Amino acid sequence: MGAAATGASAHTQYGTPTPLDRVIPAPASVDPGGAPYRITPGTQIRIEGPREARRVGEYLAELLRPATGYRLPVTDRGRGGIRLRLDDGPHGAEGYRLDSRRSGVTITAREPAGLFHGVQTLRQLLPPAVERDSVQRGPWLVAGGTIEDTPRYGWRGAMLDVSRHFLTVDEVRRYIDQLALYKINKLHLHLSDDQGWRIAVDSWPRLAAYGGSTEVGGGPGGHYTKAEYTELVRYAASRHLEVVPEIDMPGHTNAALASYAELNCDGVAPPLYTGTEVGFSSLCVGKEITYDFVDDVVREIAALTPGRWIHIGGDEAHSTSHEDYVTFMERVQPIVAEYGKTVIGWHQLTGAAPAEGALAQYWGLDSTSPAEKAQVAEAARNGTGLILSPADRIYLDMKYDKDTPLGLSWAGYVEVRQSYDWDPGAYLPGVPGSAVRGVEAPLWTETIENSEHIDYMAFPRLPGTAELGWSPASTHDWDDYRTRLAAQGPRWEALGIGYHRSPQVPWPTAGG
Ligand code: TNX
Repeated sequence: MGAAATGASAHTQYGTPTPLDRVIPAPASVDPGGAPYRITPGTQIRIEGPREARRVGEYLAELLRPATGYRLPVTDRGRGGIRLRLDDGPHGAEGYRLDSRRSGVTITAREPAGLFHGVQTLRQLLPPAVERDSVQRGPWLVAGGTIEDTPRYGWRGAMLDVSRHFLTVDEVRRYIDQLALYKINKLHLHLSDDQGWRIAVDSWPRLAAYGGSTEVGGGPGGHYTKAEYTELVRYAASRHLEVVPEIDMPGHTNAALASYAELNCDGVAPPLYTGTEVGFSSLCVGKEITYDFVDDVVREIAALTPGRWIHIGGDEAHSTSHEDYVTFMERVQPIVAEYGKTVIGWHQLTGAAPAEGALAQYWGLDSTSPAEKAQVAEAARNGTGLILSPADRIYLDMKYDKDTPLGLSWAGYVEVRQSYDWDPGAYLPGVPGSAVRGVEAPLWTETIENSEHIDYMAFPRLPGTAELGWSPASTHDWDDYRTRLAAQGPRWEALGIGYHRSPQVPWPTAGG
């Protein structure tokens, strides 16, 4: 009861600025004090830095203009106001410092990404009404003091399965904007699976044209043209997210096998598939054309990918023998390297020989066998980096509880505390801390069809993954977290995000 009252009042009391430590992810260090800064009709956004810094300033102005109704010009002249500054200080590739006092707010970073993350902090320090798209009553106060902030992990990901149900460019852009608010920096797109191939490949045009023509439940599916995909990559980059494309192989390939008979060992194309079983399809490991196919696909995807990574799947290859799986991975990983990219695979890749520099994405459960965990740990000790996506913790497609209208439950129910309350650094026994590169929250879409569904499954769990990835372990505290999370509810309402009102979180009462 007491917690509910605190959670609500911090944000909603008229004229009381949000305390500096009330944001998600929790900042690394906070030193509150001094008079607040007030954004007024005369506020300017001042840029000290190159064009990328100016872009962050324009982004901030676009965020603030609708609700404040102020002009908020972006300029490189004058003093005071909101200042975005690049310098060669100690903030690393993504960190920043935010300094707030009566005369102005200054965000300082070494890289534009740090300025961008600092802007997300500033945004959360303003009242939730700032997210609305029509003019709202202020005052627009930012509490006084200093935040020094830098992420725990460089990999803070979210995965979207656009294969089981196709999601439009607009739907993906909406998710990107939501991810940016919590400093997520990787968008992993699961672009192919049994139910659909979602990216145009010029050298194998039937993959998208035919293999992308349906989805779970038999709907029309869809795919991204290269121009659309490039727009997604660009949009993500404008929010400082890197797109990590996944082509899942050798299993999860029915859409490809249905599109080209010659990819099948028996030369017969299976029908398109619109169900939700897994593990029944496999590329033909013994046929040379399989590697021509992989080479063409990887080459074309690599050409669309400014980032370093290509995800080759490798999970649930239940219709591929172990020997074939190892052979396949031995042939395919060098192809990724040949096109200048580095391999990521689901953690089953550790059952083969992960390439130099490869990352394995762990999606097991607490109850996964000790032998399987030990195999992953051994690979980690031998230099394979890990991304942690434990299914019974951060799979966003798991139901919250038995009444959740969407989602699956094979990994159990995953309520908010379950998804937040664990430590990635100490999660898998025998894994050196340095092998853990970060966390990623996957959203599989067997039951998810649109943005409304995404909103409901991602909120309020996604911010927990973001905090595990960003905040130092020393800030980890469920009671404090759930109070901060509660204060995000009105912000989601202002953004039109329909979230799950978890009974574990002391949400402010309406209008409170
Ligand atoms: C397991 S996680 C899968 C996916 C399913 C998901 C549903 C993983 C690497 N494979 O094929 O969509 O469970 O939760």
